[in-house]
Amino acid sequence: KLFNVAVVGATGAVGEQILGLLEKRNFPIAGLKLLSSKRSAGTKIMFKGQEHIVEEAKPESFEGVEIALFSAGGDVTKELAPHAIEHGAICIDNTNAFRMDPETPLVVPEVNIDKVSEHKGLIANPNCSTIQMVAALKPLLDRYGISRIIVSTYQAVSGAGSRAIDEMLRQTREVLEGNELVPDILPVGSLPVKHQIAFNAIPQIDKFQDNGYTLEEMKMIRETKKILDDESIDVTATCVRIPVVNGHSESVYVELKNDYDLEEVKQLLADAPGLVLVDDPANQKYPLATDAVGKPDVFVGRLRRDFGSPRGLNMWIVSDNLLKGAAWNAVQIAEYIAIGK
Ligand code: 11C
Repeated sequence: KLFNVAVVGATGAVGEQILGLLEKRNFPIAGLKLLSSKRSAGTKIMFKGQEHIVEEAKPESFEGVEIALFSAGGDVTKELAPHAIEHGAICIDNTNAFRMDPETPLVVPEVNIDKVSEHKGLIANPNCSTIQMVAALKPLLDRYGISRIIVSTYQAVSGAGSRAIDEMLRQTREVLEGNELVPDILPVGSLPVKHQIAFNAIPQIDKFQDNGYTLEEMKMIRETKKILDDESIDVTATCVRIPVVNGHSESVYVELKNDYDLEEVKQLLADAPGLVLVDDPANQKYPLATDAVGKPDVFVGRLRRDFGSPRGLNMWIVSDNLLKGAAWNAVQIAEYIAIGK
């Protein structure tokens, strides 16, 4: 069977990757609708050698659409996904809009693909930094149980969109050329205070919440518990933006419920679907953002024991935030719906 597919946010950083994957994976498409904001409507995009003109996304755009992939911001999903569902589409949403809604499955295929069947028209794709972490932790959860997670992230600017990439490159040139630098976008476009990202590390991703955590940190905390289906896991997070274009890196400390054997942990991770173990300190091999970019996998390494706690384990987790962190996870879900794998 072939499907009528809509991509909402087709001109954005994630939308572009979704289209690349649908093409590369030969997704069974009968008709393809590329939708965007009014501002980007009219853009021409090539798909499988054919030119498509991006249309402004409107409630009536979803007539006949069977699978709709949303990545145009939470407000767009909130406004348009109900119309898409009304028209009979299954929506796969990359935004934060419905992730914590108890009726909405929050899916990382390697962890909980079975939840897809519980959908009521919409399946949520988790936050990029959450996806790569839970994918790497799932084999450990199944084998040993997890009591606690402490994560610090080193996140690429592409997570904040194409304009943030341009901003970082512009700032880098300005610093190198000794010009005056006026930060414009990061950490949060809609807030008045901006910080330099070039040659810097900004410990703020998204807005601060009343509890002192940023929204990005709270996403990691809440989404992890929901996806791993265990509210008892203690999770704390510090999310940091660094001047890398693509590829999120994470230092993750995990406390397991049972004693573990380090060699067995390595084997479990090496054998797990979607994971690649890169852990050879003697030869200076470990996951790097520059190696992960363009690949669908989650890379894991730097595995070592905590001297203070026999059940504590340190790991370094890297993945392409636009692929497994967004577009590839969404296309995996779409493939599962369309062809059952
Ligand atoms: C970032 N994680 O790196 C964010 C981007 O909720 O899907 C993804 C935001 C989201 O800035």
